[in-house]
Amino acid sequence: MVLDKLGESISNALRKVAGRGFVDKAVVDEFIRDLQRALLQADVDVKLVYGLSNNIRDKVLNEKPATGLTAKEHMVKTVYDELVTFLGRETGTIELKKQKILLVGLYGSGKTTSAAKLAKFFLRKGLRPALVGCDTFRPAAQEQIMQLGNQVGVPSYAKGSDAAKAAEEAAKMFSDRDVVIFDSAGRNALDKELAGELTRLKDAIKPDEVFLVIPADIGQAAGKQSEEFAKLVGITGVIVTKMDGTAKGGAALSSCSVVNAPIKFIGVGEKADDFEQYDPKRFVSRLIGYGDLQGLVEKAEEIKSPELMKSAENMMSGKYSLQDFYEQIESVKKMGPLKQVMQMIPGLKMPDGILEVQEKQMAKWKVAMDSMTAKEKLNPEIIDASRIKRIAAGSGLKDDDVKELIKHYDRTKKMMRMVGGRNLKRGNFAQLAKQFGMKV
Ligand SMILES: Nc1nc2c(ncn2[C@@H]2O[C@H](COP(=O)(O)OP(=O)(O)O)[C@@H](O)[C@H]2O)c(=O)[nH]1
Ligand SMILES: [Mg+2]
Repeated sequence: MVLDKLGESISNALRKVAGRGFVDKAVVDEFIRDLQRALLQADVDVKLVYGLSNNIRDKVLNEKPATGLTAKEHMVKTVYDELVTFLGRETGTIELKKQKILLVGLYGSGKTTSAAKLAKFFLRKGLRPALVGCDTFRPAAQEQIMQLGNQVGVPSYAKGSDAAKAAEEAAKMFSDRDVVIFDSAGRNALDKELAGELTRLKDAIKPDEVFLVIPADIGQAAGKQSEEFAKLVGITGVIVTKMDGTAKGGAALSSCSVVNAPIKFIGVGEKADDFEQYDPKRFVSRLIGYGDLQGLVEKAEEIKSPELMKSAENMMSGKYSLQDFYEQIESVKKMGPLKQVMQMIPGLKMPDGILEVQEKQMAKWKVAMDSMTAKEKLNPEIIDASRIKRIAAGSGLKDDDVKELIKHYDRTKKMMRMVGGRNLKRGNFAQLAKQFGMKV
């Protein structure tokens, strides 16, 4: 996932804490040093890093743990809470109502791509979006937005050389659409020309939302840029793009929390589907190795796959049969790249390269499961040596392939059970601590 390295370093640092007998100043200081190193490597501003470290140190050492929490759990909870505040403060809610959204940002930040992604997002939510290209500055921009509109299947409009006029015409034309998304032109910097253009555009559109689009690889310039745009046109939300292409996204995510606008979405690739609603709680959970079951359920909902919903539900309730496993393999293709999907399944944090093998293996497993009876799939525990032989023969595979499948299923089920009942909000940090190898 995005910011893999940062997540790995923080999990390692927490695991180190888990190995210590008890939490004292030396342990906390060591953890803080590790955390600082990790954040600085992710390009987070030095001042922000010190602010965060001081908060964590202060709370871990001076606050009394909530009832029922051990000192170590208190430390994990504090780190989690502070990171959530740090990387976004609040969840950027998206209202599913009739509205006008204006996208602003510098050249190449990903505005036009994000406009199409946004349109697709609303489309999936059952609303009727439209795209308006107000970039009259770049020659190919109008064509680009029309093409993207075609691709995602929403009407689009881009005409003329006067951005504000085009916006007004489009607003009239799309008055019956639910969500009208206005894409604007960028420049290399927020110069006078762009400032004037955006102000006029905003006056013409009177948008309900103004989203600033910034690329994750912008580094520490993110803070200053967000402030400038916020001052000029007011910002109600931020879209951080290109989270897939950098290990340095920490700067963009943390600096955004400085201006008073939540991050609403992150872009994680060039395609219209590479777009996620941003929830700092979930993001941090994933970052430090806590599976994102919620994300899987949401995505399943969007794709409207009843089988997948059911299997996600089964996963959470601990009922997880080979049938569920089978349906997941089937549905995974509909959901997009396996890698993305797997990252959302708790306990399945996999090293690079392993997923390619996995994909081949899954194809084999599917064949094996096709040779199973419905009863075997629902009650895999009845699959004994003779059944394994029959299934292998029936599917043209080796006994070992079938055994491997059963082993994998057992492992997955165990992991599901471990994380299934957890709920961070309910304050069940014992589970979380266990993930880090702590004795609780
Ligand atoms: N990898 C990646 N590329 C992106 C993402 N968002 C946009 N891009 C690419 O960034 C480049 C500029 O995007 P564009 O939308 O034209 O930027 P604009 O000038 O702000 O409208 C294009 O090549 C996009 O494909 C993202 O989330 N991930
Ligand atoms: Mg553009």
